[in-house]
Amino acid sequence: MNADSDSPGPCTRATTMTRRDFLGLGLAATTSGIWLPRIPAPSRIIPSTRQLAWQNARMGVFIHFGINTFTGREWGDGTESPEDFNPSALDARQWAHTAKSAGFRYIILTAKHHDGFCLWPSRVTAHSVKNSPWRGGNGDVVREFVDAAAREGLGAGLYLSPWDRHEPTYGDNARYNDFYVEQLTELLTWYGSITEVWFDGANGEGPNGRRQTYDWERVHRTVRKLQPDALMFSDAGPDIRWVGNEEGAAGDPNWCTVDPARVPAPGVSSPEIIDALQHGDPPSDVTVWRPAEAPVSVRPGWFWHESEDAKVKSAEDLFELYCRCVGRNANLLLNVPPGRDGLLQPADVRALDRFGARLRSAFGEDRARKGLVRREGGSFEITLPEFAEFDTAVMKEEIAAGQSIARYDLEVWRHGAWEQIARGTTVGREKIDRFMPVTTGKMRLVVRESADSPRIGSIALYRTGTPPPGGRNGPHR
Ligand code: FUL
Repeated sequence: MNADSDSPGPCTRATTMTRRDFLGLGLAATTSGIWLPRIPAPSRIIPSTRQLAWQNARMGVFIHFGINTFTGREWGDGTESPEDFNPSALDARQWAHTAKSAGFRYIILTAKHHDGFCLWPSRVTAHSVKNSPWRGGNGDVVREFVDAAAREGLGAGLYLSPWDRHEPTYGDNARYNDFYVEQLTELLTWYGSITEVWFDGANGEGPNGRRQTYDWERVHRTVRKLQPDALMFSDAGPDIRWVGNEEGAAGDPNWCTVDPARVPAPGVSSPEIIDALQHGDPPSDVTVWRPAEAPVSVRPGWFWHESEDAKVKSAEDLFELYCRCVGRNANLLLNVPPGRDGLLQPADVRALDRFGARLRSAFGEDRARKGLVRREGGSFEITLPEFAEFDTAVMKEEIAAGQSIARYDLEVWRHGAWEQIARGTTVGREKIDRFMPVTTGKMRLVVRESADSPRIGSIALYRTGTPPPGGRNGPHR
C-alpha cells in the first residue's frame, strides 16, 4: 500500500480495508500463538514495509572508526594526514560476527566523520584510504564492511557526515552540495544494498570558517532514487528520527508517530524539539510514521581511546539500556568502536557476548505461552496454562496496523481480586515492564486510553531476575 512508493515521505495512511483486515475481523494470531480479537479502524498512520522490518530488527551496532582512532580525538579538525590511518589487522568479519552473535540485526559504519577522511577511495577527494599506507593504498573499509555484513545476514548502513572540516568547498553552498551528493552517490552505487543512511545533525564551520546550508531535499531524493529500500535517519527523519539524546534512553511516552513540523531540519535544537524527538505525538491528521532510534556508545566516547578500555559498559548495563530503549518502543544503536588494530577490543567483545547470553536467558521462556486471551472492551485477560512466577511483561501492539495505546494498567489475579503490578503509557512495537516477582494463573492488560481501537500483537511473561527500575520499592512490593 505504501512502502514501495517513491515518495520521499515515509508515512502511510491506511484508508481502505485490506483483504487481511477483512479476514482478521474476528481474531488475529499473535507471535506467541495467542488469539486476540481485532477491530479494523478506518484510518490509521502505519509504517512502510521497510520501516516495519527495521523496527522488528530492534538492535544495530554502530561502528565509529576512522582517522580519530589513530589521533585519539573525538572530532578531528580535518588537518590530519591520511598517513595516520594504518590499522594493523583490520577484519570487518570480526565486527559483523560479534554483532550477529549478540543478537544485533544491522550494523552502521562511519564512512566519513566530521574530519572528512573517507574510509572508501572516493573519487572526489584525496583525503581517504587511497592515500594511506593501509593495504598499500588499495584498501576499502566500506567494501570489507558491506561484504562482512552480508556474510552474517546483517543489514548494512552508512554514516556520511554532512559536516566536513577538511573539504575546501564546504561553506560554498552549491559546490559543497554537489560534492556531498557525489560522495553519497558513490556510497549508494558501488556497494550493493544499503539498508540505512545516517545523517548526523552536526553542522559546524568548515576549513574556511564558513558554514554550509545543506540541500536536504536533494539528498533525500538521491537516496530514494539510488536505494529505494534504504531508510534515512536524522533528527528530522524522514524515515527514522533521532531519539533526542545520546544515552540510549527512549521517551515515556514514545509514539512512532510525530508531527514533522515540530522538527523542521536536522541539527536544530531546542527543548521543544528534544521533546518531540523523545516522545513523538499521538497519531493525528498531521503526524507521520517516524519511529525513534537511540544511539549510545558502549564506552564513554564514540571512537576508541585506550584510556577507556576499562570503562566498557557491562552486560547488565546493556541489559538495562535494552529495557529503556527497545523496551520503550525505540531501536537501540549500540556503538562499539574498533581499536587501532582495526578490531573490536576484547573487553567490548566480552560485554556483547555476555549481553547476548543475558537476552537469550531472560527472554527464553515465555510463561504465558498458549494462555487463553479474552477481550472485554479495552481489557485483555490471559489465563495461563498453569500457575507461573514472572517479573517481566513484554507487550507488543500490532504496529503494522498503527499504534494506539496511550495509557494502561497491568493487573494480576491474586487472593480473589485484581491487583495492579505495573502501569504505563505507550506500547508500540514493544514495551517491557518489570516488577517484583509474582505468581498467578491469570493476568490482564487494561487499556485506559487509546488513540484508536488497540490491536495487541502479543503479551509474553518472563522471569528475567532483575528488580524493577525503582528497586525493591518499585511496583508490586
Ligand atoms: C554526533 C557526532 O558529533 C558524534 O561524534 C557521533 O558521531 C554521534 C553519533 O553523533 O552528532
